[in-house]
Amino acid sequence: MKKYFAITLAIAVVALAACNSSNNNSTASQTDANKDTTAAVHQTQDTMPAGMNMNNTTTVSVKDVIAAYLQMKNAFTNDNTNDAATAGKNLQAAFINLDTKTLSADQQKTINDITDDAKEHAEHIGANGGNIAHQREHFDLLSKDMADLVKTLGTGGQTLYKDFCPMYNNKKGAYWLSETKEIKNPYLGKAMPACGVMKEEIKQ
Ligand SMILES: [Cu+2]
Repeated sequence: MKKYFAITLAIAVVALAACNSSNNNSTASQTDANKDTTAAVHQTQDTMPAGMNMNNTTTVSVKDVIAAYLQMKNAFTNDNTNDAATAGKNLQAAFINLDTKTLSADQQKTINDITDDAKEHAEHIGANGGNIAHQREHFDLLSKDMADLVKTLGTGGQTLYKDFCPMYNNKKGAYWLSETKEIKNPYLGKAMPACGVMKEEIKQ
């Protein structure tokens, strides 16, 4: 227990060191971001995202889902709320059309539970272009779903990194998945791009 504690502490210290080495604007912008989220209004739209296929004839693999998620993650690292919204719509469509036919009944249930939740987060991100703080709240929860999804379906052959930002959400912290070993923080964006630590390398 003591040993575990020491390791956790060591990781936390490294994480904080990485965060503090970035510029000072971050504190102000994070405070703003937190203010925004409380006032944020949940908007969803009734229209179907472009490219969504309700006939389920399109075969969407886990690779396509990951690609849309990474597109979104990279939009957030650039503080680009509109690109994040576009990726949200793509990701929502990918979740709806994800092909689970070859999975066992148990696996199908697991995946359906994950995508039921995840597609709502994708939808909110898609519908809230212009409110990046609110989009990032959903991205936090969506990233947890993505980690679970990858655990069941694999990564489609690519290496992913599970990264952790210790500062986001009043220091509650948040995870994200990345295709690069280098830390590029999607929660704090350009204010603190290097804040975070890699926690896990995920290989399929
Ligand atoms: Cu929302």
